[in-house]
Amino acid sequence: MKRIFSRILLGVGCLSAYACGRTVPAEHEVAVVPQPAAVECGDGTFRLTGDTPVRMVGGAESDARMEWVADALDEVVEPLFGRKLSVGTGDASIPGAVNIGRADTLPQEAYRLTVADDRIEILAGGPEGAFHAVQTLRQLLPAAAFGEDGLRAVELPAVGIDDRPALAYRGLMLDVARHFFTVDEVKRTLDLMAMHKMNVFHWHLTDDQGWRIEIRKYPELTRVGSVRKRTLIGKDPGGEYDESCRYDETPYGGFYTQEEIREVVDYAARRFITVIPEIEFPGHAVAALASYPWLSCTGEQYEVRQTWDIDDRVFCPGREETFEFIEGVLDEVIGLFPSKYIHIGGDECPTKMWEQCPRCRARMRAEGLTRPRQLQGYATVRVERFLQRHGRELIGWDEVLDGGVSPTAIVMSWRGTEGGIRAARQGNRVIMAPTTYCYFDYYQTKDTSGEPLAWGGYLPLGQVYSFDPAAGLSPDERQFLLGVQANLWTEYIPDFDQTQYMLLPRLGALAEVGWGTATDDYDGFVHRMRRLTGLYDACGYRYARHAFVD
Ligand code: TNX
Repeated sequence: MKRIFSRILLGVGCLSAYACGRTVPAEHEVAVVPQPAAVECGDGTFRLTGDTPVRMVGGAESDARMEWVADALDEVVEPLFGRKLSVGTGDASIPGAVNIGRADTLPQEAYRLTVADDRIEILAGGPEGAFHAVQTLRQLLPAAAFGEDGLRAVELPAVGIDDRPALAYRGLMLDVARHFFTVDEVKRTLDLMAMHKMNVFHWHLTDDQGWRIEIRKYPELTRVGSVRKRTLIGKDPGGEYDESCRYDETPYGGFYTQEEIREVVDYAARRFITVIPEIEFPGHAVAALASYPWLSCTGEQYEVRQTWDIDDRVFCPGREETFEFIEGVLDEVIGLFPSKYIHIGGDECPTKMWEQCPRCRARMRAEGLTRPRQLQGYATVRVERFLQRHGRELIGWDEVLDGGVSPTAIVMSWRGTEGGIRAARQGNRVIMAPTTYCYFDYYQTKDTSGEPLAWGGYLPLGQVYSFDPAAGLSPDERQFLLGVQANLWTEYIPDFDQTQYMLLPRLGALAEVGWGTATDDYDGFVHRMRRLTGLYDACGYRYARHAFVD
């Protein structure tokens, strides 16, 4: 699909990823990531100064969210000139200004950015498109200006850019359960996403090793469930925990208050990023069970898990209390997150406990279920109905397919793309996030000796770039493909420095996949990406410098 998309749009204007095939000074090169759908180079430059006015024109001024676009422009300009641009409104664009307007014929996220020698024009379908245009503008700044302050003026190359994403959902998942990241660090992750024109932040808030969201109805979730007594040091041996395992003997915890959650959701909204919360159900539940033992099949008192890997101890779908609990949790979650999608996990849920549980067996008989796995289907469908009654839709990891899933659920395909393909064939909507292209917790290099400990696997930059999420889907099935997502599981990512290192520059490649402009010109991509690292450096982001050569 992406190949077709880029062919249509790249037909307009110049094709080169570099400087439109012309000889221009390096600082005026048009090198943008993700590569815009169409780039047409003009003559001359626009001189941007601290006195350049910003004009909201042609209806843009009546959209309150356009203010966030002006804020974004300030974030770019203020560090350069030491002051904000003055924003005005008017009917028509004026020379010398950055004019921002709406074009009703364009989709919300699409934009046309024109830099001419006498003005800059941004025409967008909606404020999200105008926001993307500002991100593009930022990358048109001469590299020498990145990180400079006290400048009098910068020259931007004349160019016409037409851009729109191929895929509506361009996500990043951050696991804050295995390791916790502060509100500030989450905000910086959102900044990174905005820079790469990614628009969905999937927040993995609960897991065996920690419950990270305040739920007022169930205070033990954070009092007990947010702290583990200690953490395994080094690589998890996968179930074999004996005397050779070493622990740090230090309690580890953290959670977000509801106020903090609202703050993050608002920060994301201003960057046109939707936040999708994930509450794991029915597996990856040990932190919840440690908080409320009556949620498990045996009612035993557990501790929050101190190792990684998969745990047999899961929610008991035989008990009614389990559903009361999850609905109570989701009630508050729905109140905090305006997203129409809510992720309920569903991955890696062993049925071992259920097989021995009289309540689960009774539930199976009552519901006419023949396989324990179908209990997961039963539980998922019940939760989905609850979400639907509240006007929300369910996303689950592809295991939800195994227990039987309703046609309205959205499937996130991680064990390869097969689950996603199967789901699309049966009419479920799909987000592709397969380990083979999207697992940013994997190593970026073949030789791992100089690398920080990682999950394993090998996912170099070029592999991410080569991802075609529509492969294997017929043109009819492609309508069910919502988009793509990078997943950052954090068992082996203890701090935010390493988070950035694992994300960058691979996020650039996935952004290009999501915008549908990843082509066979990998060298061109690397060239553009290298320029973007100038901006990373200016922002103080950590990234894998050697990712380009491996
Ligand atoms: C599988 S992907 C998991 C996570 C782990 C990850 C490590 C998925 C839905 N579940 O619980 O952290 O592998 O790569």
